[in-house]
Amino acid sequence: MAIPQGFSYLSSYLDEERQRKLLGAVRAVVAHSPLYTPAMPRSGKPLSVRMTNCGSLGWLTDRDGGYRYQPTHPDTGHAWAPIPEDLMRLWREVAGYAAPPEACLINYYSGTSRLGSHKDADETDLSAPVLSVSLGDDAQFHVGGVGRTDPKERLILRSGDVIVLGGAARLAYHGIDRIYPGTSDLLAEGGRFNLTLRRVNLPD
Ligand code: MD6
Ligand code: FE
Repeated sequence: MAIPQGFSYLSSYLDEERQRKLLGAVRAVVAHSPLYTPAMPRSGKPLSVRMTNCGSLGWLTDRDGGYRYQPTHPDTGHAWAPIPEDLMRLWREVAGYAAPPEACLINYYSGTSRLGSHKDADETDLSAPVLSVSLGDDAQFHVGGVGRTDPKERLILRSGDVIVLGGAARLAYHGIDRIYPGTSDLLAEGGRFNLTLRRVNLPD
């Protein structure tokens, strides 16, 4: 088993009621900060997922600015909405990290979206875990080691599942190979939201 220590998979962590409540909060965030199509640095190639954020900082990527955190939406210029209380509670329950998260990246996958293998390494505070929540259709997730070509394990993420990338797994490569349309009724429009909570800066 190649996955470094510090990876945890909390299957069905959120019951249906918590998923529905959280989805309502995500809808409100998206109404304030619309989903936009991110693009790869330099090439400008669009990603197949759409993104938005909540929190004091949001992660984004575009052709000219590359990967970064910033306090405002790239299209509207408005500050991101605060992180919903349900997500702050989830962080307190599972992160094992005293300081609160500063950023929550929201990815929306349509039936054909995927997310290439990457590591989340744009944060200054790499001692905090990244916590991920899945809502909606099932997705095939892969996670490997800290080297791009390390062997990978694959698992199906379902609505309500929570993943933690902490410790030695904090810089493990991971991604989404595909989603399975029509496997969840949670989103009326179909597809999948993934929420990732991050601490960006070192606490004072
Ligand atoms: C996804 N997740 O599940 C993509 N990143 O759609 C991630 O990229 C991710 O699941 C950091 C930590 C956990 C994750
Ligand atoms: Fe990631």
